[in-house]
Amino acid sequence: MSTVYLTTPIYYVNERPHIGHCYTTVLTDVAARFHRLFGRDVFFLTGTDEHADKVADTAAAHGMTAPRWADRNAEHFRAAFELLGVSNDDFIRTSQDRHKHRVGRYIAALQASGHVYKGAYTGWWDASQEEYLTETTAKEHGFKSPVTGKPLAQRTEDNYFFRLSAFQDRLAGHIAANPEFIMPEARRNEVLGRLRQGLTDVPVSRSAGPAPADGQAWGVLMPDDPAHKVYVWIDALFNYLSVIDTEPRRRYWPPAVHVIAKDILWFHAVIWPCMLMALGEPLPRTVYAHSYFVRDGRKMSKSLGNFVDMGLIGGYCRDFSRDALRWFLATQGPLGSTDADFAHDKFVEVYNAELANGLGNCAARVGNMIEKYCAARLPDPGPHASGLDDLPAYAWPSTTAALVRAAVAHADSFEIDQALRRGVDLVRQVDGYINATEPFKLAKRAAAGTPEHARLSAILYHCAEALRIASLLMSPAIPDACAALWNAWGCAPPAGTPLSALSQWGGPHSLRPGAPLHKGSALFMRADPAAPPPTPMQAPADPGTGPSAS
Ligand code: ME8
Repeated sequence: MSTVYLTTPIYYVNERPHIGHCYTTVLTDVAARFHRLFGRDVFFLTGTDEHADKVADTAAAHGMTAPRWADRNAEHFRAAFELLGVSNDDFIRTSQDRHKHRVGRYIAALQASGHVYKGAYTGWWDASQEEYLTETTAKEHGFKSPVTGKPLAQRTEDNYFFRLSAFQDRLAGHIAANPEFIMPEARRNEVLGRLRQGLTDVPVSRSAGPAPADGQAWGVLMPDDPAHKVYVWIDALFNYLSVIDTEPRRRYWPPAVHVIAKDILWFHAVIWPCMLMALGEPLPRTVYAHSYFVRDGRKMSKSLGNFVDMGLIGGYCRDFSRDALRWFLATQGPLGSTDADFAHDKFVEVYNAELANGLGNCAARVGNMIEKYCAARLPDPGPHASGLDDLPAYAWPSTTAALVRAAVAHADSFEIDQALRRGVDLVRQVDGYINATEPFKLAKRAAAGTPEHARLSAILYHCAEALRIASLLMSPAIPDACAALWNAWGCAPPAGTPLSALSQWGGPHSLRPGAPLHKGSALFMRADPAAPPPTPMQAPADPGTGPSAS
């Protein structure tokens, strides 16, 4: 069975999760669910990046130790992803021993092979991003952080360096030979442009500073040199390998897709693959860097105070369902190279068009008619199982097979929104078919045994079977609603059965004529576009601060 390893960035625990973190994680979750549906052996990883100085600083500002602060916020990330139904197979925290031990080993191996060496470094330090910028980049941005606009500081440090410069040609060759290595194309061109300026060696350590009062360094110390610790970015990148570097999991390497946003492209598309080359590891197939969610047309930032936070996200989940939020993120998010807006009007428009009036309404119409005209049993299509002879435009076996093939191809190219839209296309076809055939009119003159009755039975069978296949294609984004539909229609796919078998028209997993089929409750209630946006849920309490905490 083919393996698919998918990752999200690991998120800084200095702050709580927001819509950006939820977007990347839900998007990757939808991809993971697609691959599972295709019958592949998937490993899906997310987690938290904990050893940043800004984590220690924020903890101190709150009068807390870094580990306690990290525990608290890592729990908020875990809870957020649980709320959104994220199906990750593991959750890595870089403060865990299993990770720290292996980071030490990777660095020691790079030292032994001469790829890491000791030297002095002078550069422009961007404290807000925890990264050094070159003289050229610093100058270009007026010696201010290109991300946050905060002033840069010139710093000189004794450091360990990674011989990044030695990999320039190999990396350029790899990018040229593998167009899918950096996606989307705009991001690939960006990396190629910067690569042409030449690669210089990069520091992989920082001064460890004085030992904290508890004697526990916050970070991973350099092997045999406790005055230095591994630079948080290097420590963090290794998470993708450390989690998999155990016997039963090794089969997942290399990653299929590292999903990230454009802010952290250089680390993932340049520094990380070169470190992997130095370690002799095969490279990830794709680094996919999506764009940003903005809010009502403006960048989300702390200073503007306009982050879509977990309170509001919880409000959407409560008022519309978590499937509805997942659908919006996965189909309207900043996939590709343009930013996307999180706007309430748009949310309601998409929700009504594709979920409430789309799959939800169509399933209710079909379920209703089968209850009413066929005594809640799926009718037998008789000789018309594949379609009606006088309506060749609706050739269901080939129509559904083509949409399934297209969805698989899109998901394989990480066009997650397009993959989901093939399900919407199929729902629209069913709506069109109902309008063209008017089964509700036919029912009035369809006494048992008449040709009208045979026609009505065939039409309703086609509608139900096509909707079953549409729901399979939409299920990676809306698993709860699809499970409810399958439950009402008695067609829950057996675990582990691949889509190729499940989606076969008239195949072993098709709806069985004569089987009970219930309308079930509405999958998505229509939303009033004039109603105000959800009120935020109360922010979740910090773990360990509730009334039962001692
Ligand atoms: O960079 N729109 O962590 P981080 C879409 N720890 N996605 C967004 C977003 C937005 N407005 N804002 C954030 C770090 N993201 C490092 C990563 S990986 C080895 C180490 C998402 O907490 C997006 O995925 O700052 C982005 O790359 C990530 O959060 C940055 O999260």
